[in-house]
This record gives sequence, structure tokens and C-alpha cells, in this order.
Amino acid sequence: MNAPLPTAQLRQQLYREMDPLNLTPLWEVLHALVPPEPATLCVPALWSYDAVRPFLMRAGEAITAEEAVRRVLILENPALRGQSAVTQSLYAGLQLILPGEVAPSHRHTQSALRFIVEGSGAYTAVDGERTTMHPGDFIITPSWTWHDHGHEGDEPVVWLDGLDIPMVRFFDAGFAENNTSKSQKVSRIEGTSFARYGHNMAPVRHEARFGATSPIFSYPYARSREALECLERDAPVDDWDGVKLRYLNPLTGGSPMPTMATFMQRLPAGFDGRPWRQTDGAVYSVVEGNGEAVIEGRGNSWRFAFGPRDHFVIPSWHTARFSSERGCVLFSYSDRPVHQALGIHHEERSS
Ligand code: 1HN
Repeated sequence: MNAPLPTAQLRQQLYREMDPLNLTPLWEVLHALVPPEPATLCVPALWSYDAVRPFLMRAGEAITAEEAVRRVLILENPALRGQSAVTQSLYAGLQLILPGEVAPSHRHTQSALRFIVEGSGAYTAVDGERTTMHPGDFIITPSWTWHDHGHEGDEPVVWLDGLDIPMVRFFDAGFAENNTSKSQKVSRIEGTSFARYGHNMAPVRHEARFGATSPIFSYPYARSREALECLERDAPVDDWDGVKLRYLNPLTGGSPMPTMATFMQRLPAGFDGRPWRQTDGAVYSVVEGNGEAVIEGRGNSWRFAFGPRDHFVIPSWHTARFSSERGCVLFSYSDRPVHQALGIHHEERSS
């Protein structure tokens, strides 16, 4: 009789011989599949606008918006290079349009947000209505709506694109289509959506044109800024967030898009925030002022000094705290609505 194989050898033989059947033992990977707490591969990263802008302008010389379809430099998480992802679920990029250019009309199931970083006078058209871009405006392209961008002004315009591309890719649920015309026909005057839905009022009889997405597709900075300024003067300042507001879909009270939540916050002068962490990784665009983010996670720490137009990402379950000597305004977006829909959103605030 043969001597029984030593355990280790027995197992290796089992693994080897069942491998051709695409079978693999759970017990070897169980700990990694259900970690005791989120253990993202993503790392915090900062893109200083001073460093990025020259490359954007060079891209403006290297290719037209029309040829590129979308002239964008993708902000890739350093730990996810090649995946067009800033976190496991989110995409971020900086898009440039120059005077006279058109980015042709198309549609896709991925939802997009635009946050205007530099310049005025470009427009985006969604489903027949144009909206003019100004720095700090937050604009939505709902899933499966025709959209094109154009620029009839006289200075370069740059915005942050936030899309749910990795999430839709994960579900293998993406469709896309090009329009037959470069620029879609304008069928409503500018401001129609905002007039119908943007004043804490809504038409008495209406349908949700964009399904689960907000019928307002442009949230002007002038309004958000005014709200933050008033609240900074008169309302309690949160020790973790400063003064932070979430954008909402006026028809539901929920997030403007089913997959992405958006926020605008003001850190008052002298703010020295307490640390927090949450499961939704977030991308930040600095609107005004300067500040610092200290981020810790997975045994490492990062200190980002940020100023206007800088972008940074705080990955899932990394501890972060903000400070600002002279005050600043931050826009951010995350995949929080999906966490909430799945009942897996976690947040921790420390003292
Ligand atoms: C897209 O359609 C836009 O419409 C921007 O401006 C970025 C990234 C991937 C796929 C589609 C846009 C995009 C995109």
C-alpha cells in the first residue's frame, strides 16, 4: 500500500487536477473575498491644475474636439492604470473645448456629470436644450440622452467629466449610439428645465423626462455659492464637513443621478476638521481657495495641499480630514446612491 500523501501535497494535487475543469478552492481565497473591512486597491491621488493644464493645452494643438469626439485627459487612479478609472466604480477626466469647436452628438447608457473648471461660453446640449457653462456650474447628462458640446465664446473651456463608466462596465450594461447630425437641433430655449424644476416648484402635470435622473440638468454655481455663503454666516458649521450641501433631484429628493451623488462644501477660514471615512470613494474639484487634506489608509498617509482647479480622489474607507486657513469651496462626487440602494453604505466620524 502507498503511504498517504502529506496534506500539502494532497491539496496541490487536488488543485492541479481540477484546474482544467475551471474549479478552484474557496478556502484559499475566502479571507480576501470577504475582508474584515474594505481593502481597496485604489490610492489617494492629487492632480495639480498647474501641472495638468499645459498637457490639456497641448492636447488642444494635437487633436480637434471633433476628431477626438471628446478631447479628454483621463484622471487615472495610480493603482488602476490602463483601466480608465479613478476609483473601482467611477471615471474622471478633464475635457477641453476651444472656441469654434463642436464635440459631436451621441448618447450612451453611462450617466455623466460636468463640473466647469475654467472658462465660460461653451455650451452643452441635452435632449434639445442648451445650457451655457460658467465656472462652478454642475451639469448633468442623463443616461441615454443625446448630448453634444459646442463653444461660441473666445477662451478655452475646461470641465471635469464624472461618469459611472466602470460601474456600467462591471454590469456589462453599456450601449452607445452616434447621432446622424453633429449638433442636435435646439427645440427648447435655454433655461426651460431650470424654470420648470429649479425654483422649489414643479409643473403640476409632468412626467419624469429623464427617468431616475434629475430633470434639472444645470445647477448654476451662483446659486450654490449664495447658499453656502449664507450658511457659513448663520448656520452651525459641521466639525467634519464644514458647510456641506448635496445636490438633489427635485422630483425625488434623492441624488441627481441614480449612480452618482454630488456635493458642494465650504470650509470656513480657520477650519481644522475632524477625521472621517466612508465606503464611497469620492473625487474632488477645488472651486475656490486653498486647503489641505490629510488622508490615511492601508498603513500609508498622504498630505495634499490644494488650490483652485486642483483635483483629488479619496478612496473608499480611507480616513480623511480637511483644513483651510483662509477658507475654500470644494465640489465632489461619489457612488453613494448605489451604496445606499444596496444597503452597504458605511460612514465613521472620529473625534
Ligand atoms: C462622453 O460622452 C463625454 O459627452 C465625456 O463629454 C467623457 C468618457 C467616456 C465615454 C463617453 C462627453 C466620456 C464620454
